[in-house]
This record gives sequence, structure tokens and C-alpha cells, in this order.
Amino acid sequence: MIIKKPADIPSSEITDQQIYRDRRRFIRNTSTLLLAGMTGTVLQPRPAQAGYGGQPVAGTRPGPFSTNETPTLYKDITSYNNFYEFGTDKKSPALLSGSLKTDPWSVAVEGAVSRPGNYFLEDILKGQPMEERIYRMRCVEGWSMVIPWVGFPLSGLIKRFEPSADAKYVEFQTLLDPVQMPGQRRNVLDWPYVEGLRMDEAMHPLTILAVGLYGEILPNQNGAPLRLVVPWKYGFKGIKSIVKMRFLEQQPQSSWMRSAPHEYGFYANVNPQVSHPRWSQRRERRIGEFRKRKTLMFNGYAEQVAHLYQGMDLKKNF
Ligand SMILES: Nc1nc2c(c(=O)[nH]1)N[C@H]1C(S)=C(S)[C@@H](COP(=O)(O)O)O[C@H]1N2
Ligand SMILES: [Mo]
Repeated sequence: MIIKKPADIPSSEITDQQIYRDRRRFIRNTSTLLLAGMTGTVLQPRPAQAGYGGQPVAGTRPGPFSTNETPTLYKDITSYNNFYEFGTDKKSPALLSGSLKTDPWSVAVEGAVSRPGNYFLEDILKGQPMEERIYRMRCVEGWSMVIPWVGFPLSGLIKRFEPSADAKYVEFQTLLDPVQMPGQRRNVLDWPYVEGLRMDEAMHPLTILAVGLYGEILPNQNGAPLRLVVPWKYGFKGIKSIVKMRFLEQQPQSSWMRSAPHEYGFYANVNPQVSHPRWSQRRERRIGEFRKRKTLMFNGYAEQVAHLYQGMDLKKNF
């Protein structure tokens, strides 16, 4: 496990992050000025990228729900990963995911929708509002990060497919290709990786599909070219490198439910009161920090999402 004490962080990285924060402040001030002086459509300019070397995501604007907490270092977000298709240790995805070919990419849409089909990524992204959303992320293993995602609301995309009244859940699948994803040659999970959301969770304005982070196109290890981000749930819900979405009447079975049903439920809401059978979930270690923090109900997003689970026993529906 890589936990960095502040003294271990080279000053070059601190500078990077400082530039990033200043840039964000600039964006905020600029948009406030624009909003103050105009009505109607506001085009918010975005200054040059902080310079991590990746390809910037064009047209990104600040989105809602961002936390003011300090983003985790780019280096940590992109080198401490869970992506079992490239191995089960945290370093493997960054080292091995170069074999994943993300262009061309398409997503199959199936099930209870009027517009099923195979959609090119370009068509999926066309017309989507690209937003930066700085979210707290919490892994079930007990660590957390703050990630400046670039993405768009899943709800807008789902509406385009015109789901029918039978669509009660949406299931997602990751690419299945042991040549590009060498970790799939081992049976650590029942491949492909599968996750799912209830329709109201999928349509919630906090739920996004991400295509980038820190203003740049997603590195492969973070789930390029398209991955799910659901900040009030444990990280494993955030399925990476999505190639299929199925709209279903019945609750789908996720990979983690299949592999260990007593440990991983369908809902996977961050809940400090429900322990994992093998460890407590009361605290978390924010990557880059030394002292542990208290884990917050729904990862701090209770105000936005608690109503979705009213009347449900969250100890049973963990
Ligand atoms: N396809 C796929 N998606 C996945 C995983 C995985 O192994 N395979 N790991 C999950 C887990 S456990 C976590 S914590 C997050 C980590 O995302 P990050 O590496 O971008 O921080 O991805 C999730 N999505
Ligand atoms: Mo995780």
C-alpha cells in the first residue's frame, strides 16, 4: 500500500497541484463574471491545461456538486488503481494497461429501450455537456481519494435510448478480451466485469460517465475511454472501459455479488454503520494523508441521495 507522508511529495508535484487549484479558481471567477454580466447561454473559457502531458478534453466546463477538498495528486490517482483485468495489485493497471486499445470504441445498448444498437463512442459523446466534477471517492478496502473527473450526466445519455417502463435497472459490462486484458486469463472474477444500478440511481444528477480526469482524457488504468462514476457508492460500482449497457426489469447480478455475495451487495452504498464482514468501514485513509478520517454516510452525499433509500433496511440492502 502506498501511503505518502507530506515529506515524500516532491515539490514539483505540489507546484502542479497549486497550478491546478489556481486554474480552478480562475475558472470560477471567470464564470461568475460572465454570469453577472449576461443572461442566456454562457460559454465559459477554459485556460491552458496544467500540463500532465495528456490530451485535454475539449469544451470542459465546471459542473455542479464539486467538493472544495484538495484533489489527490494526479500521480496517485493514476498509479494506485483497482482494475483486475490488468492484475490484482495496485500498480499493475498503470504498468500493463497500455495494451488496451480504446480507439475505435463502441458501446452496445440492449434490452428495454426503443433505440437499442451499437453506438460509436463519438456518437455517445456528441452533444454531451462535458463537466469537471471534483468528487470524493471511497474504495471498500478503506482508502479514499478526491478526483477531478471530466464527464457528463448518465441521465442524458439514457434518455436518448428511450427506455421503456420495463427498464427498472441498467447493467454495465467491461470489455472481454484476454489478449488486451491479460488479467482476464486468470479466474479471479467471472469475466467480463459486470455492475448495475437501479434506474433512479442511474438517472440521479450525481451519476456521471467519465472520459477524463484533471482536464485530460482518461488514462487507460482509470477506465478509458468511458467509465461509470457514482460517488456515494463504494468504488467497485464504478465500472471501467464500458462496452455494454443492458436495460433490465430484474436486478442484475454484479461480478462482486457473484464472487462473494456475503461481502458485496447490489447497493454498495458507502455506509460507516455496515461493516464489511472482514473489517470495519468506520474510517478511511485519504491517499496522501497520514491520519484516518471518519467515513461519512453515503460518502458525504446524503443530502443528495438519502431519499433514494427511504424505507429500505440498509443493513440488509448493503
Ligand atoms: N472493469 C473494472 N472496473 C473496475 C474495477 C475492476 O477491477 N475492473 N475495480 C473497481 C474498484 S474496486 C475501484 S476502487 C475503482 C478504482 O478506480 P480508479 O482506479 O480509477 O481509482 O474501479 C472500479 N472499477
Ligand atoms: Mo474498490
